[in-house]
Amino acid sequence: MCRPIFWRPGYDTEIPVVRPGNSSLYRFGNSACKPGFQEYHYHDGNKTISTCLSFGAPKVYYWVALRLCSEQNAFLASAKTLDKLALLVQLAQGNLLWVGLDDRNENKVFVWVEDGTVISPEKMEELFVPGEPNHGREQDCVAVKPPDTKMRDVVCANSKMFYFCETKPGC
Ligand SMILES: [Ca+2]
Repeated sequence: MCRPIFWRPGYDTEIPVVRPGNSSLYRFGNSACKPGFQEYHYHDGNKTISTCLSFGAPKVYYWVALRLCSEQNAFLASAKTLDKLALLVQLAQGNLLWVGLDDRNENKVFVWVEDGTVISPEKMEELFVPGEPNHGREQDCVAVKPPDTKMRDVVCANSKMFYFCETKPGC
């Protein structure tokens, strides 16, 4: 799927978007990924998955990252497995990083931006820092805050962060 199926009007428009000048590392290559996106591989169980990522800079609020990815017919990158999460964390090089997962629609129901599916309790246990998500006040968005290598819920517009836009090969 090339872009979220559950996109709804206004989802990415809660604050005015100031478009960064050069919003991604722009790379051309001969991979199956479209211009601006780099092909990466990660593991999901025994399977090797190929995906396309574009580093998003400068740092922005969550909503802005959603919108900038959507405008590229991509989605704010998922981290549905430990291996994928480790890949994103490695690529982010110690910086604050948004993950495409939030409970903005329904409190305590975290939904992947990629496909609108709800994260399972087992995956929450696996992918979040122990004790997280703690559903602190207005912590509706999900990020990795180094030196953590796992996720936590955070306020969507307290900190600006880097992000990755993701799409599938061939999209
Ligand atoms: Ca939290």
